[in-house]
Amino acid sequence: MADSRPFEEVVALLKKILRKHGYSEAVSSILAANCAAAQRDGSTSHGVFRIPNYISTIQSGYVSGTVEPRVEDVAPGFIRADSGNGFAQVALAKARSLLEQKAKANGIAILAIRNSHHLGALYLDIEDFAEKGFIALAFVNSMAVVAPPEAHSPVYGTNPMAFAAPREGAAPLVFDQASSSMAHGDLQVARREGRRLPSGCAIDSKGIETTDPAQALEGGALLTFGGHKGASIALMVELLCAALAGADFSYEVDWSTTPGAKSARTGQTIILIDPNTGGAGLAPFPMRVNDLVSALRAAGQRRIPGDRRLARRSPQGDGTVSISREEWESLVDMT
Ligand code: NDP
Ligand code: PYC
Repeated sequence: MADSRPFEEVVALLKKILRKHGYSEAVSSILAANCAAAQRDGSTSHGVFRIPNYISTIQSGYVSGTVEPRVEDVAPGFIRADSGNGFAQVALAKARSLLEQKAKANGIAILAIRNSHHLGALYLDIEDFAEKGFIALAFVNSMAVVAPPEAHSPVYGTNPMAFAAPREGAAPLVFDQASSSMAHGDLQVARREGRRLPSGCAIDSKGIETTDPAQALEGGALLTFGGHKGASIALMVELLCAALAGADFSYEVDWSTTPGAKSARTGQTIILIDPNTGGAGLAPFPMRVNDLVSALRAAGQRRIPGDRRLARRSPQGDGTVSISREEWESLVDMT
């Protein structure tokens, strides 16, 4: 049975848990709001389900919950950040206004974060930019749990990319998708709920296709979505987040000496574009987004990316969060 709880009540509880387990006031605020927002939007694989991961990772000593990220203004359109082995969202919060200023001044700007962790839903990092009129792209790599085509062992992370574009008179158009057949979080949920996987999603430890989530999780791997096409997206995400940002590739992540660690130390890259740049006389970008969405609906597409997420939000925006009583009670037990 699920109850609806005020967003702020959920944030306050999550923050209390994170504070108790060693995250600083500032870091706890950011991560609690992130988790509560994912839960509110029905992105449950990165909602309150992740709180035990945040706890076991800090308990393992693998992540820093208190470090202050370092933001470097390295070129007119380029910012680098060193998360100092903390969560990427904290570095993004520090770099956010500089990134906006640079995108406004140059038409485009990039933020490359290294030495960082990410256990959240990626769209939450960029949705606000599109609300302010920017086009935003985000990429993050994680731990090696995804096998490339024809391979028998994992190399890539689940490596999502998210895209957000402003619309005229409507919430931004946002998509956010892993480059794997499914998010690792959803694989864990499938095991927990005793569900089989759709075929073509995963392999076992011998490289043979399996629909058993336990076999995929224990020595097996997920596959990329769309075969070699998803694999190329995963490859691009690795290069943008690890090679460009100066972070580890997913296959280089080593948490063997910190049992309990659940968030990989990798990188994240965000690209911001000001669609108004040099656009005098052109049709405004947000109107053109609306044109395309209208054409899709007219052609018969009933579900546009973001429809489910927005429908889950209450009409008040930051309204209520649906959370099962058992989950709530287990969170209360963690305080
Ligand atoms: P989904 O496959 O559930 O959804 C991907 C995108 O497609 C969403 O924008 C979704 O919109 C849209 N969509 C889904 N179904 C349809 C449909 N039938 N028609 C039209 N659009 C559709 O996402 P994933 O499982 O790939 O990823 C889930 C979450 O996991 C993401 O938020 C991602 O950031 C996160 N993740 C985080 C990682 C990390 O390292 N931090 C790693 C991997 C994943 P809508 O939102 O409206 O459903
Ligand atoms: O769900 O694939 C995932 C994931 C990896 C890191 C954080 N979430």
